[in-house]
Amino acid sequence: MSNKIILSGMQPSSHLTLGNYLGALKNWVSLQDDQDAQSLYMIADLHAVTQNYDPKVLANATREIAAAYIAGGVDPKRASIFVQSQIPAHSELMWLLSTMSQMGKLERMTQFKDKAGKNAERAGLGLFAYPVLMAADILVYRATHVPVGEDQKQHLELSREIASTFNTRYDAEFFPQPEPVIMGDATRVMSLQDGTKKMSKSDPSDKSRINLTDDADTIARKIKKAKTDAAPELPGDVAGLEGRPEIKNLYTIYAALKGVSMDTVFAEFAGKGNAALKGALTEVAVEHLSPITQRMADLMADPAGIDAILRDSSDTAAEIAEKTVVKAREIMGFWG
Ligand code: AQP
Repeated sequence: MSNKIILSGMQPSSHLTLGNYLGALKNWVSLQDDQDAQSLYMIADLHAVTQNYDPKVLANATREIAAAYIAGGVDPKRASIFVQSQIPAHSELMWLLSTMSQMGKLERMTQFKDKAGKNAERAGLGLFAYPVLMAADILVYRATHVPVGEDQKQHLELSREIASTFNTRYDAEFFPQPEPVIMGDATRVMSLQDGTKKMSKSDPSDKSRINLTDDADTIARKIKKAKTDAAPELPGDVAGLEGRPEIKNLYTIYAALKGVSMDTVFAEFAGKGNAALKGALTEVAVEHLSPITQRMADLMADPAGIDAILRDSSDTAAEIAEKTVVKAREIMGFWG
């Protein structure tokens, strides 16, 4: 058994965005070189049904996320790629953990507040309980490291608390404390239309994001239309980014895609106009993303091939999850 168990996932709620890629997927790829780690990457379809969705497209959206993982560089031979709903242990552990998850804490989750909006009374129980399922997703593998973007930090904190509650209540050192791994240069990519709002795959405006399925022309058009501000010159230092969230976001994306430091970005654009930044960003985005988009399209052209990869790659995950839930039941005193 490896010393480190790495677990993460994405919801097939729509096409993956540049935010999902820079905040999570790109980091998974660098982590898979760690010989001491067992990597597990799920397609979180049970989470995707917590909000309105189209049952006719869910299965294909699930395949598309698998294609994005592989095209982005996750190697199904080195990491287990699997579909969450295919492993019933997630849902069972969620139920067990829900008995030790406090309503008050769930009510404080910002993602629930954002997604439920003004209609919290009408929100589904699944949306409310989402963080408990996420805790089960992590703890069912007794994962030690969870590479995510910054937006998932609060959920991860709750997973840590639930793990501690279980261990204390049953006097068992069973679940490790999962560590959030928030790494890379773009831990929170913002909307192209509002630099104060997270780039999100379910944002109603497609102009707000770059999708991993966008072709070069679409990327160019979205960057050209990205919101900027009226200042005539681009800043040359951190202080100059103050009050300019859209420019900060474009600088951050540029640095992350090009693999350079923010100082290099400041030196390159100081005193220039927005058009220079947008032109250079388009070039680097197309160069970096086009091979991924192409590879995804190739994989998606063979759905049976993706299904075969998912089936072959999920055995390791299923085995670990089943063992954990059997042990959790035993610790909790169930018959059998
Ligand atoms: N804008 C972002 N910047 C950096 N990281 C991000 N992530 C999401 N958006 C950004 C990271 O991507 C992973 C997958 O997230 P998810 O599919 O579980 O859902 P999410 O966090 O709620 O992301 P979205 O794109 O906003 O999805 P929807 O719109 O469906 O809710 C996570 O590691 C997340 O941190």
